[in-house]
Amino acid sequence: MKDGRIIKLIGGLYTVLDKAGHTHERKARGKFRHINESPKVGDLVTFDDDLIQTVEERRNNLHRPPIANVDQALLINSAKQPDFSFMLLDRFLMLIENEDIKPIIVVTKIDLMSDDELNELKEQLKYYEQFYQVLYLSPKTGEHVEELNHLFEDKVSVFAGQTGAGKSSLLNALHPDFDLETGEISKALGRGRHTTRHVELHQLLGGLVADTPGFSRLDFYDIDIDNVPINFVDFFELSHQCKFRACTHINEPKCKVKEELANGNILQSRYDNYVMIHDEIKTQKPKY
Ligand SMILES: Nc1nc2c(ncn2[C@@H]2O[C@H](COP(=O)(O)OP(=O)(O)OP(=O)(O)O)[C@@H](O)[C@H]2O)c(=O)[nH]1
Ligand SMILES: [Mg+2]
Ligand SMILES: [Zn+2]
Repeated sequence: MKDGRIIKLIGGLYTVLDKAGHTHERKARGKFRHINESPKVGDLVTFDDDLIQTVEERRNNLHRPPIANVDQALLINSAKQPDFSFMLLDRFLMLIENEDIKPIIVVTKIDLMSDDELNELKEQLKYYEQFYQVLYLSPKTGEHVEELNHLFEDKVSVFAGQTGAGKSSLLNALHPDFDLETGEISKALGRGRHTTRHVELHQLLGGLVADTPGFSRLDFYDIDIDNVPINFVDFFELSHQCKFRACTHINEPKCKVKEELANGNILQSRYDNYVMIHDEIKTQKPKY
């Protein structure tokens, strides 16, 4: 029996990468299907000459994109085309924090912004730098792309972000041999369709990186309403200074978050997005 990590799944056939760096194509035992727990990309498995036999317990488990055991997510946001959106950023951060994955914020396509526009965006994003790493680059011109080089070693990373943000372009810029398909932005936006359609882990700079079709549906069905204030890590840090222990920072008196908002220490859009997301999760119908 050998062990390794699943890096690809196409048509029921898995590709497993072993420690020596060799790949093996295997199918999975039938029993996985019966208990509705098919192995997925990112899984640590044991396998013999025929089949994948066992799957190690997952540290985390994303459904869209389907991938397990992720260490960090690079949130790819374009400066323009599509326009930068704080709402989208806050939704992604929420989803990723909920899975206990470390987010890194990456702003791409900076070549499309004037210096003034970029400086204004950086000014606003400074708020996030208190809690997250924020990087600015352009896969097209190549500027600052090398700042990512040291981030991948010994880690499983995913590239996440809306369609057309430049995820595949950035991976190609980091490693031209990948030659991943990239989309025409006008088409991508018009049809709301993703150019990248399957999940695969690629070996990159000492680690494994997944290009993904984005988190195409940013819905919150898996999220428990009580986790929302926790997944906003900036608010969570302040919450022990709120009067009520389970403060949601919306209607409660003596709320430290609202106090800091009034003092100008919290980005207004961040708070507004929080309230909107909290509301959405509170009122959504359970899926079963
Ligand atoms: N001007 C400019 N265009 C870029 C840059 N990076 C990517 N693009 C363009 O943006 C479009 C979309 O890029 P993709 O890499 O396909 O985007 P993606 O995030 O992989 O999209 P999906 O696979 O659909 O989720 C392509 O036409 C790229 O050429 C950049 O830094 N500057
Ligand atoms: Mg892509
Ligand atoms: Zn509060």
